[in-house]
Amino acid sequence: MEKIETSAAVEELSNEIQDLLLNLPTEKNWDGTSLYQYQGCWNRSQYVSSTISFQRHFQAKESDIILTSFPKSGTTWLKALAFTIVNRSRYPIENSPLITTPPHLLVPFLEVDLYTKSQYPNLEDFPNPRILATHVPYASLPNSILNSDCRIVYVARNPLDQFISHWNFLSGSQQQNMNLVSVEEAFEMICNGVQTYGPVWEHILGYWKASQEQPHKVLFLKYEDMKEDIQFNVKNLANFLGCPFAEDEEAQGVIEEISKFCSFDNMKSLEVNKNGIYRRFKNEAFFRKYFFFSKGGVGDWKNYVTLPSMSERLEKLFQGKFSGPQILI
Ligand code: PAP
Repeated sequence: MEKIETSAAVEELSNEIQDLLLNLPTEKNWDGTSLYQYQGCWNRSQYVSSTISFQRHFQAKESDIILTSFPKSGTTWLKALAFTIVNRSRYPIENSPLITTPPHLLVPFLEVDLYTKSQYPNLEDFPNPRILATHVPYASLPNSILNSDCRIVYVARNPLDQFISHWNFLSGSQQQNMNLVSVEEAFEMICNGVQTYGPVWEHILGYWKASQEQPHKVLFLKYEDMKEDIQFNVKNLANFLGCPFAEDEEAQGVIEEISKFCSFDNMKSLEVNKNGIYRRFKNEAFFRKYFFFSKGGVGDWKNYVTLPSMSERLEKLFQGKFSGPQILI
């Protein structure tokens, strides 16, 4: 049943958060704003607050699909793919809601969108299965998700490409008012684990371990593998989500059609993704323009992280902390 949020409840939470923040470790973010370390993860105060509401009040359904990622690791792509695969009998591609609505609005983030607006967002009106997203680390997911049979899909990306993607996103033309530290300083901070939702290695490792321990519950995808062979990954995702492609669908080329529809080039070319604003960002910022020498999202960091010592350092850091998937390419 939908709960009504009173102004007393809002004030109570805000007082509790203020007290909590006073006792959390804090650091400055790339733009000089404060980050707080809550349950081992660095984040802005508003997302610490919304994560707490998400943890306390979210009621998972067995049919839910939770898309998870470290920011700038392929979230928008995964949202488009999961939505299109799951709803393919409801919406033929030519009538896809993705033609008129950006992926981030069709598949909202729990702590970034829904629980930021209210402690008790109304999630009952979402069509089943509900497809929802979060950047929260595995260890901080609500018990309701961990203990239910709902499914979790994680997409991981080479952290150097992720770093450069995030850097470009914030320093790009859309964000000229943002006063960022230098790329070297930002890199230094991520090596210390300090970035939104960082440390990145703990984020990836948390979901990786869960996918190894509970392969029917957690699917671990890699952005680079998806770039390499999207049709294999679309098929794999559909199997995991319990809606495998029938033989006649395969024969009719449905997998290829979905792959092309959700591709970077197609999504970027849709008018809806060229215009409009999502939070304070232009929709088009989620589909970055590549430089001519970029391989389209894989290995782009080499064009930015020019000091070999930077990549070597991150590689060493990962080798020391990481016994998970091969993630640095
Ligand atoms: P978010 O976590 O803020 O939602 P997210 O979608 O994970 O962002 O990351 C954006 C990156 O995914 C961008 O990478 P780049 O900066 O290196 O270019 C963006 O270009 C890329 N991206 C978005 N949509 C697609 C897609 N359909 N296929 C491949 N890559 C995509």
